[in-house]
Amino acid sequence: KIPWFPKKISDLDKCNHLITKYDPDLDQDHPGFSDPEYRKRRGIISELAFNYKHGDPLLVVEYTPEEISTWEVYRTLNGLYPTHACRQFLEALGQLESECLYGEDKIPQLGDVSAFLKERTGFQLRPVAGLLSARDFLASLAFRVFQCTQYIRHPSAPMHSPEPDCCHELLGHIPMLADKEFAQFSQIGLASLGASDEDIEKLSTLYWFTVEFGLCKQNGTVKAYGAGLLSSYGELLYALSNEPQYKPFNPAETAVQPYQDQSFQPVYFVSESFEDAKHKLRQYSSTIQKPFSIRYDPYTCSMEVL
Ligand code: H2B
Ligand code: FE
Repeated sequence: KIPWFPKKISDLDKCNHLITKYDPDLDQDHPGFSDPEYRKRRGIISELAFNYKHGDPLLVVEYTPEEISTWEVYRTLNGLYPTHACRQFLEALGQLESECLYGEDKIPQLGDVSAFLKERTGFQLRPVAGLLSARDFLASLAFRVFQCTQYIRHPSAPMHSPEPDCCHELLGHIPMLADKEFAQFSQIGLASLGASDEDIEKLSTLYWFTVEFGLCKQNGTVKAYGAGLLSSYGELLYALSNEPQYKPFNPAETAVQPYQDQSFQPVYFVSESFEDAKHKLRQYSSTIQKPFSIRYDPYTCSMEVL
């Protein structure tokens, strides 16, 4: 039996299954667990995501002065980007800054960022209340929709968050999603539609070691393009030091590599280029057995199942 999957973009309203593993209301190790103010604030911002339907405007969040001071991570990370981030990331970040969407003194708003991406790669954002199931998250990518958290991490741990937050999305993912070549990685989403649980697990691991923790060669040096690295000062330094093990990106091997979501990765996969990674990913995707083939029709924003 083929698992249900979204056929049209408004079906993404049903792709809202959260994983509560790192939720501040349930996870005792979450830095906000014993902070009722923080949990209340999270509740308010979560409501925006729970009530969101495809086509609704992305609502503006008036961030508090305390939340804005947490956004200081931007200044800290900005010091590492010129030497550690890949060229495509730096280009997009420069554009986001020159269009005044990004700056050190305000947290960017999802509506503005979504409009920026839409013009460049057709990606758009929709708000999500936390960590989403891999199946739902990957399915959204097939429609060039990025499910984006809107809350910010707890002020006691500005340099680390156990779950995605707006610092991770805005600093890690958004600049990369503005790159055409990189946006084509969203084919991983197409491959996920109607796939078995085992294949979702593999695609999710591939996503982890590329989109989240990927490294690539540029002009003879290794640079970061993974969002988990570009939004974490400590791991960005570590990943490009002499300590971790590097392996060449090879989807069949990468897809079964065990990974870490509690501490730094023991191994990183290095691509020759995005172009190369994209070709390899496409090749790998074609080996996933499904009793149908599928094509995205960008005019109707729907899937053609053949
Ligand atoms: N959910 C959210 N909200 N953001 C993510 O970056 C994310 C997710 N990543 N769910 C997914 C899981 C990823 O780790 C893969 C596809 O499992
Ligand atoms: Fe992420």
